[in-house]
Amino acid sequence: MGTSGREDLRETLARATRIGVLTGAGISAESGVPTFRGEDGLWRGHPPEELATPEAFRRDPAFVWEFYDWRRTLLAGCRPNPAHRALAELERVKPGTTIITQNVDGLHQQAGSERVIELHGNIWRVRCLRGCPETIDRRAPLPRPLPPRCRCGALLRPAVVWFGETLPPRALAEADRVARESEVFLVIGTSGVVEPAASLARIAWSAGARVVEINPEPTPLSSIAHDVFREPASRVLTRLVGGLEAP
Ligand code: BV8
Repeated sequence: MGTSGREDLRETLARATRIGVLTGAGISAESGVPTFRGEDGLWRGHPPEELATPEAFRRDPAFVWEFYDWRRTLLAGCRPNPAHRALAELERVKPGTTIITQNVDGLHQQAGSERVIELHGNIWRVRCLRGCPETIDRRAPLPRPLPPRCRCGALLRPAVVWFGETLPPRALAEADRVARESEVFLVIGTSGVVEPAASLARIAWSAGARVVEINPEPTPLSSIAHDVFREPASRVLTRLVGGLEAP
């Protein structure tokens, strides 16, 4: 039994078949990706309203495009870290594992995770402001000048969810189902302030999941966590996942 008198978490994980994982920018921090609200925070000096809202894009689309292009340049040199790889391994030995990510960097998929729900979209894709169906992969060079335009003539925009925009309904519904059905719900590297993503942890908790927070800092979700690891994600996940066998 763990110090909390509860069954050792590794034993619970070994027995679990349905594992939900909510990740935030902190899981990519060890890949060199800046977080949003930390010391190296992307938002520092640039409040989110100035950058990640439809109003900001309407006001100055070129400025917002420059910001996302700058982030993509940063990301281009970043690779999945041991935390991403441990979650991909967890899915390999526990096929009922689903990652719900707030991140837009695509690093979970690069690490080999397949069951990934992107709540806030993906920075590598752009889409037409007017709603033309196809999304374009941003790694392919887009016509200059910024901001580029769709074939229909409307502006192209990052295919991410900005503040004030609703999340993709199917992704949110799927994430809600995962939260309700999980036996274990890992909350990794998120400050737990952005909604409705943060409340998925509360939903999992109220549905009876064992909630585990992995974050060097406390967050508003710490109070509902049954297990808390105040350490970097890669160290904890390598330890937790290492040695788990496929059922
Ligand atoms: C919506 C994409 C309907 C773009 C992002 C209910 C209550 C209060 C407010 C609201 C609410 N409902 C809606 C809102 C408004 C708003 C909101 O939540 N505001 C907050 C800030 C108060 N939400 C919305 O607008 C959402 N839309 O709900 O639509 C609606 C609309 C209007 C009004 C009502 C309802 C849309 C939210 C999506 C916004 N888009 N990103 C882009 O990336 O540019 S959010 C952005 O924040 C990122 O996606 C990011 O993932 C997300 C959350 O941040 P974190 O991932 O947690 O990152 P952060 O830096 O904050 O924290 C990092 C953590 O990692 C830290 O805790 C740190 O300690 C830890 N860490 C560091 N190193 C490590 C580590 N952990 C582990 N290991 C390490 N090594």
